[in-house]
Amino acid sequence: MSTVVIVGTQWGDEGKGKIVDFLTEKADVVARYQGGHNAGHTVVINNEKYILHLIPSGILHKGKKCIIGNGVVIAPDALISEIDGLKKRGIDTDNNLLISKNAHVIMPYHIAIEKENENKKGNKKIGTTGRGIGPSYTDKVARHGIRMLDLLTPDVFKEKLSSNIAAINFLLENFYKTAPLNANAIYDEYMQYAERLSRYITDTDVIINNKIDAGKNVLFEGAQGTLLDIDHGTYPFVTSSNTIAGGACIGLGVGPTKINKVLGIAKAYTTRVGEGPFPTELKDEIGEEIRKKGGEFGATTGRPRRCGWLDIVILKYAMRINGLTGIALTKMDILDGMDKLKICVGYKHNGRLYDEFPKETVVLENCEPVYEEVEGWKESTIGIKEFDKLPLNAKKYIKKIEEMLKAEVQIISTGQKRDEIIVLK
Ligand code: 2SA
Ligand code: GDP
Ligand code: MG
Repeated sequence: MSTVVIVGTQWGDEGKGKIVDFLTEKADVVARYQGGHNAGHTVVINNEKYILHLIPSGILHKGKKCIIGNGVVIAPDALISEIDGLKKRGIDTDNNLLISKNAHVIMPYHIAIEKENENKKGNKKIGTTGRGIGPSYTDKVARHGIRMLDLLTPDVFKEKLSSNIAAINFLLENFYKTAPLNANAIYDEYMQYAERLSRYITDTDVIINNKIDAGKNVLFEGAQGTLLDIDHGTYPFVTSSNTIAGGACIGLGVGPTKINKVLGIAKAYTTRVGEGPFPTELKDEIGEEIRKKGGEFGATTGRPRRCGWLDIVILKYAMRINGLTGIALTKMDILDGMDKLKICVGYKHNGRLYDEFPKETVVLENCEPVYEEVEGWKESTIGIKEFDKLPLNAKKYIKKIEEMLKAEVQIISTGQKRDEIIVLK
């Protein structure tokens, strides 16, 4: 297996958690490289459901090192409740979790600012998860962010916090016309978090590189998806980090020469949660049926996800931007029983045909998808473990995707549970 980046090829929620959990059996280390507790990665083992937000999905296997890299933004309270929640269910984090010293901290003012920004934008809002992700990355880039290591030196933390709070309170009071925040209360709160988390904070770049050099198997767990990438996604309707495979290098301090494979996770249809363009969105009863059958509700916020047909234009883009070496196709079973399926192969806009993903929001918002219609299948695919046992039209659907993308589908997921999977390579 060596080193493999697991990356979402659409707008997130492709089933990365399930695939990471499945592949963890053969891994030694699982590492998150970006995002924060906006992520919701679901793993179902037998009938037990776990939703991971900040901790890598590998934690559910005993004895695997789980790293939260420098590229992640960490809300300490959310992390502590995730640790406690796992402990209650008998999962050990104490010996396996490692947090980068350089990871940035989400502060209460990030959440306050995000709320005000979204409110001010009105119908132009991004539709964020409200977790303070954007403002935390903003502070990082503006070079006044607070990092995990700052929590370990109270004087440094106090100084940074005071200076940040002074600026933030000026904004809150004069621009947003809301109540200021209390620096002392935040200091006390965060010092308690520091006490709980200090044992995990370390030089994760050294650890992960040593593991790679020792020939260990490492999984890099992406959060969100390619089209939510800050540089390559449907800007401004994106998250604030580099979700694509390249983000794994930056978000963990691993050189590109050390990455062996990039597995793109693609849902058999498309979903998106939050605002922004979505060419193949189905605003009809088919979209509703997919949402219901697929349980398409935010794993973090519970928001209904928008649903639509599979979009090859997007997947081709994801192939290129991530340098995918293979595809894991998930949620095939959700399409069971549908008469016809549509696959988007291009977009039409103002008399022009786009077969490459357009950068312009106006094109994405107003284009008409060009579809190829294929026959569906009536039989159930739930829990099928061998490719040959799939219904004929399901096999044809997968083959078509492979032909269109010139890519190999290496894994097919046929249900929520860990063992509902077909492994082809
Ligand atoms: P943010 O909060 O700043 O990252 O929001 C910016 C955009 O990124 C989207 N986003 C997501 N999209 C899909 N899944 C995500 N995780 C949760 C899940 C989402 C949930 O697993 O279902 O529970 O609502 C995720 N996180 C961020 C977000 O919707 C905005 O469009
Ligand atoms: P992630 O963010 O990419 O990890 O995906 P989420 O956990 O947010 O959403 C994917 C949802 O689909 C979760 O509820 C998974 O349990 C579920 N899921 C994953 N693969 C399959 C599959 O093949 N079939 C079905 N029915 N559900 C799946
Ligand atoms: Mg998710």
